[in-house]
Amino acid sequence: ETQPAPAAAATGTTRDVGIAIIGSGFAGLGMAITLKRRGEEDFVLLERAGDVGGTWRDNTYPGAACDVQSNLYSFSFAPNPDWGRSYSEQPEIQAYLQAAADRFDVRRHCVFGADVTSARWDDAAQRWLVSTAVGEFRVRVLVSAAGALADPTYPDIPGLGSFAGTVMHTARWDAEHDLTGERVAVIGTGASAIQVVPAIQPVVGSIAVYQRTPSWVVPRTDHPVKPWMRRLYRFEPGLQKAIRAALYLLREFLVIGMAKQPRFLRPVARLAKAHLHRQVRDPKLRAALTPDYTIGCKRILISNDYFPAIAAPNAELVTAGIAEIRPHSIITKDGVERPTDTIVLATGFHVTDLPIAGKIRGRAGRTLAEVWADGMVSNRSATVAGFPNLFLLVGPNVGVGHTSMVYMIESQLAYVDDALQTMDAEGLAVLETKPEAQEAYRELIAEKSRGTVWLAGGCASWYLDEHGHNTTLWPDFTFRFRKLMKKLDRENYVGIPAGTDRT
Ligand code: N01
Repeated sequence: ETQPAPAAAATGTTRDVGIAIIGSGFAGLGMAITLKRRGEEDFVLLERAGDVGGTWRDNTYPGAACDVQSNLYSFSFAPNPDWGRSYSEQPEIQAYLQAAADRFDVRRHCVFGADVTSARWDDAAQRWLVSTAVGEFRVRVLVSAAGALADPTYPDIPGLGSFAGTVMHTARWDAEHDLTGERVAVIGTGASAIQVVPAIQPVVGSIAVYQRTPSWVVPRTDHPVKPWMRRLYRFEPGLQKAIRAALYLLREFLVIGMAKQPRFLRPVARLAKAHLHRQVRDPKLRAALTPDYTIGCKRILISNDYFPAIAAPNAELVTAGIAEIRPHSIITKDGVERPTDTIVLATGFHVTDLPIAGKIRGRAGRTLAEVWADGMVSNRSATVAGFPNLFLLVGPNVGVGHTSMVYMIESQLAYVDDALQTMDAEGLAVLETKPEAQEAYRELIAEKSRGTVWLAGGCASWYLDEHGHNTTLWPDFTFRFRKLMKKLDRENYVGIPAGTDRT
């Protein structure tokens, strides 16, 4: 029997709900829609912000866009014939997610402002007790879709706290702040930096880009979708599906190079070098922008305007490391001091040390972060021994650098939904993965990662944890992930039927 979910905040009370989903980005929203589509209503979506959207709601920096084509970077069950560009910009993706929430009537399950402060498994009650900023929830199943690109990393640079000007992380952009004519410093040269730099360079007085490691950059083939094409998509949805499939296969082909045979990536490296050569005339600057690690080791970036922005007269690429930040300047290790009005931190996210892991406490009273002290482990990227009735979306080894995360998320949704339906069908109060299944999955990931460019490419990246293990990426073809996630591997789980005496 299902109960209508509490849509309003639950201050001061404990609400009993079947399922709580943490986060309303692509993963959390996708989970909610999956439940709705099969008639499950007994769930809440706990969202710390005031709207759905996750990382696409939060990353509003100028130039924010997706580097996977919109036709592929969308839910298969919610195609959008109205995409305006081949690669969508942040506002369009955020609007797509908002529309999906409306279309599938998810909003009445959302509890906004519900920052999860802790989630504790109560073994006697066989429930998760979830504390949020707006009240407590007692739930049978907890789905964490808190995201891997959710919590910004602030670098540990001496004096950063003493800076008197403005400091903005790309993921916490202040749209009110006017950069016109300012002396701006951008720290970092990853995917966020290469988008924000060309977007702000024309308006700022001067821009200094502090580069620790250069990125490989290939040309971007973005263009507006022609109106006749949009009409055709609406008239013939099959066409959009076919384009989606073609894009998927093309991108999947890339993984042969990355995961299997790095030599296949040589043509991509040549393309990136030619791109740099065409766009930057100054040989010294070109040399400073040339990576010394194998292409693909870090995420390959796509941009037509990053190099020209760096080569502009008001821009400077700073390769000397930062020694110290003072109230009005940045000092590099070569002793140069650059007066600075605003610092833009394009320094990434807590990916291998997910903050949510420190808040979820399992059966033995230990947090996920404690259990993961030597690196994130899971069974099927979704469950962890000692954490019954907990499912992780976009947790360990789900990330992909070459294709759409939405494809991976949908694969996970099938798995988690099958687990939930199995619990219902078998009348299980508790479902918990066996430690040996977790160990086998860890070995599978290690085996598939061996010899890949992510491990052997000679770079440090957020793909690897502090022990050098790949705990974030799925290291194989994504259709293999989908196959593995098609059904719950029931034999790898212990199930406790409802009504079993726990004493
Ligand atoms: O973050 P990053 P991001 N001192 O971690 C540097 C997705 N995304 O926000 O390489 C100096 O990649 C760091 O230097 P190094 C995408 O999945 C997608 O750019 O560690 N520098 C690096 O240059 C992406 O992978 C899109 O040496 C410091 C940068 O900061 C993920 O988000 C757009 C430093 C961080 O790069 C994260 O991308 C945007 C320090 N103390 C994001 N600490 C698209 O789809 C860090 N750095 C297009």
